[in-house]
Amino acid sequence: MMLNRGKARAYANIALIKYWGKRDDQLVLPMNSSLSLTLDSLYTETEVVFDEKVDRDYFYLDGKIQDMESTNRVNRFLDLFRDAAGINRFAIIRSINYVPTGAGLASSASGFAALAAAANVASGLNLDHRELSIYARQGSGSATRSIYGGFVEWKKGTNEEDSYAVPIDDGKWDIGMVIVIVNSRKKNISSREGMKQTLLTSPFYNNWVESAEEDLKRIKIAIENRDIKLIGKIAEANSFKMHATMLGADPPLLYWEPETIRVMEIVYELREEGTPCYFTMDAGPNVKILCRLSDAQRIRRRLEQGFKSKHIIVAGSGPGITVL
Ligand code: 2P0
Repeated sequence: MMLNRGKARAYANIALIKYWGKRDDQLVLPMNSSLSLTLDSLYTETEVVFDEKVDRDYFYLDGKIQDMESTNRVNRFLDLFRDAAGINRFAIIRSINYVPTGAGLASSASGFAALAAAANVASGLNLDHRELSIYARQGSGSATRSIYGGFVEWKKGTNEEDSYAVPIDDGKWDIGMVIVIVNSRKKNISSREGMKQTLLTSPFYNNWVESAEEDLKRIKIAIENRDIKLIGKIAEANSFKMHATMLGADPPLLYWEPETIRVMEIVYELREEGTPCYFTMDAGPNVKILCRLSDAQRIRRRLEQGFKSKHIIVAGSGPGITVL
């Protein structure tokens, strides 16, 4: 009898070279290649059961049944597995998010990577990591990278078959992040809509794509040399360039809040005092600080002077998908 149940965990990733815009919305093919660090303390666990007794897909997130919009997105994604494996049963999907949903902490990355890994087991397809990253990509772009641990590149590729993730460095050295949750409310505008708006209307968009490809080449060399100062400098500048491009959109996309800038100022102060640390921001107000893991607790203590302890998360480099 075919195995019809699968459970997996996937970890969030934070992009150091950002993905912001698709050249194909349906296949989720990005305009530029991107690169991220997978984190160990933010993750999603998902179970998929293909069950002949249900008449549609049922999606539970953190124990709560989800609305049709979320369920339909999961349904379309699982169809990729059902079609490939010849399964005609619907599924019950139970997901627990150990990431504040919609807070700009890449919950869709760990979410769709965990879903892909669980569906891979439940469907009996047994796809390898490369194929799985191609599947995960079609759920959410950033999920492509969460298939692997450490530093991961998502190659933009030339077609739907060669746009996938590649592990660059296992990250098993003195590197980590301190995340400051400035606001964990769900954002008003999704990344999906925000990137479309930016691509269509920002006059800076083409320059962003060119510049991101250059940054990617440079950061890969810096990672190879474990040069944290150069990695951080490139990542911080890349994040600023993405936000500048967003600000050029019509209507403009401003994700920062006053406290976002306050964190940036603290990072500048720490750097002046000799601690190498660098920030990066995504489609939300939260700030992720790249640093040596051995400096992370000291950075946390400094941040605790202005922010609540429960809003500060320290993370090391995390692993790839894990079947449970
Ligand atoms: C990234 N972000 O590279 C960039 C930087 C946010 C800012 O990937 O439409 O949820 O599902 O492919 O992956 C967020 O976008 O978007 C994202 P879809 P996704 O991490």
